[in-house]
Amino acid sequence: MSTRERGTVHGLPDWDRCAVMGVINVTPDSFSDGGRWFDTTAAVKRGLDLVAEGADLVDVGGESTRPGASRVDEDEELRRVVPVVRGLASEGVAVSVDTMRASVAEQAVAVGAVLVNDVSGGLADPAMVPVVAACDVPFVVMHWRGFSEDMNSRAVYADVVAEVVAELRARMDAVVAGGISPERLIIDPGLGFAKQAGHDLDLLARQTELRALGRPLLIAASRKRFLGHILAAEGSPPPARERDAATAAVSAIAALQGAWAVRVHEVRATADAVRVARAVEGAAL
Ligand code: PMM
Repeated sequence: MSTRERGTVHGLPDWDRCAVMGVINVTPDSFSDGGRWFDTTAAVKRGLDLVAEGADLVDVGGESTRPGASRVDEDEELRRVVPVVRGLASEGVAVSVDTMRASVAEQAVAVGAVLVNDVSGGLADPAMVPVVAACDVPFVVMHWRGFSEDMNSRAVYADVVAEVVAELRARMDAVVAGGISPERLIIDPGLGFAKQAGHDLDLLARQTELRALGRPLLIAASRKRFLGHILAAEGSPPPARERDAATAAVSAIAALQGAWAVRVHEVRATADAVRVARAVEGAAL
């Protein structure tokens, strides 16, 4: 898979393989790593460790989006995120900020974030698109049907892939109309967001249909519920932190199908997985 097929994002390096985005949730309650990196010093150290393990980008978020989560207060989100972004950026790390709030995106970019990752694709905060357009940084448009509190009730599809593609296309058009350069867009099917396990699998299986949207694709499967469903023995899914081998398997599959990047909590195995995928692609040429 050449860089041309995987796509490039204006403003970010061209990695010669699927990129690895490591995750830090600076939250007390994210579903897979909540509470572990809640302190700024621990979170910055964790980010540097993720880079040492092979992360190309580090995604810093201060709001849990696990199913059922209620929203964090804006000041609290700023307090959690901005010092960690500043600390990592000052160490030369390529930092992405995972936020639905324009104020958080703006302040994170001001202290060095190079990418805004908004799980609502600009829908949660009307100021997000103008702010990202003004900052002129890359923007992740994720498929989203509403806040986590009640998103599971929106997981209703006749054809999940066709509907996600159509809804993402509409969001891409809206954010471009709002001033964000199309060359700066990354798209993401939003695995687990208003999706049941079968929907997530369909989206992974039919990744090429998402690629037809013409922009680089980010896949964020790490530790998600659908992996728990696949791995469940006798009805009990393993806890989130025991889903990293399954996550690395998804990373290899996604990379081979042309994903631009994968977003994961445990970086080392995925860094290996994307390198294996690159080697297989190279051998197939
Ligand atoms: N999922 C989570 C958080 N941020 N960002 C993108 N672009 N795509 C996702 O699917 C996504 C995300 C939820 O997982 P986490 O809170 O355990 O990291």
